[in-house]
Amino acid sequence: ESTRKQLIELLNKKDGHISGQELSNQLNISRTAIWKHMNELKKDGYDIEAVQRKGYKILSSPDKMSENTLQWGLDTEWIGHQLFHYDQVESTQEIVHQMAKQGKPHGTVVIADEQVKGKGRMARKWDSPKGKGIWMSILLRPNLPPFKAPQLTLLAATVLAEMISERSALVPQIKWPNDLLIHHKKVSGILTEMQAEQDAIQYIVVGIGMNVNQNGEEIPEDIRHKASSLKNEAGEEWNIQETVQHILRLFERTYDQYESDGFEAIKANWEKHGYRIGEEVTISTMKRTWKATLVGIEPDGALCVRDRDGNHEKLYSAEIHWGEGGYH
Ligand code: BTX
Repeated sequence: ESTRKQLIELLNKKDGHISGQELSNQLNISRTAIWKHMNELKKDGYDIEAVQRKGYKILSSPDKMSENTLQWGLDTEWIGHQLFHYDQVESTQEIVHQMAKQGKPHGTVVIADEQVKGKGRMARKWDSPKGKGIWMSILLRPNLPPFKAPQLTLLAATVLAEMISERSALVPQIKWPNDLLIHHKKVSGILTEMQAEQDAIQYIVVGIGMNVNQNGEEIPEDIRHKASSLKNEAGEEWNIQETVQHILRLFERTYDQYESDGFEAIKANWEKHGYRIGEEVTISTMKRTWKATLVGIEPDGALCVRDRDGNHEKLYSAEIHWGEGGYH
């Protein structure tokens, strides 16, 4: 694995060609081994030129995702050091659950080109067409009491919003608790699943689904009125691998900050992107339905709302009816 990484690094460093002999010297492996690695790289979609007496040169790196290309240049401390890429899976969530049980470390990432049983919250379906988006799950082993787990969902939402703001002129909004909207349409969803004992989290799987390069007509017809993709909204194709790396870097930085400083900065960031904060919506819980204004996020991550009599209330789960014009 690391030989391949070094090989790509060497090939990328040199302006011109680099000879097989030089590669073999630098990496301390045989010419035959170099040749085998080159073939593997070609299979991964690298376009490599081999010129007699001059050597090798990378003409273009693949668009197609692979463990190799995803990890190359990913200068993170702990996230994605174990990274697994698949062409097609049922759901990346299930794979990470299995890996967690096998003891894989904090920061393990599973990503697929396509999911055939992508899932949303409450057993809803998540459309995950081949090569068009980011279908990825991250394993976390936080040292937190279970009641704080929802904070990680909010954290993930702020990471996605920041990434979009940094890469484009789009203005992402976070619809409580964790949908990402652009121009009122959902481009991304987060599914957080927790395995916990009484008072300790064993592990958390944060699933991120992000529509990247679907054209309008590639969004399923029944959700087209409320769903979109980054390309659809920005008007241009996005590089999926770079976008994934950007998310992972930001995720690590934000998570580290959360560990050292707590939820406060996340809360502020969430509210900065919060969808319809300060506006009145209709809320339902098991017990009742009422109109209230969205005030913001509580220090513990709950949603704070204010009813028409001025009473404040903290909500941990509720259904929100966003009303006319908005997403519902
Ligand atoms: P959610 O329950 O908030 O959203 C699911 C709802 O969103 C669906 O019922 C449908 O109306 C709509 N929807 C379905 N597919 C899409 C889509 N591609 N874009 C926009 N809207 C859609 C949100 O659940 C959490 C989704 C997490 C998905 C990730 S992908 C990686 C990981 N693996 C996996 O199986 N799930 C997560």
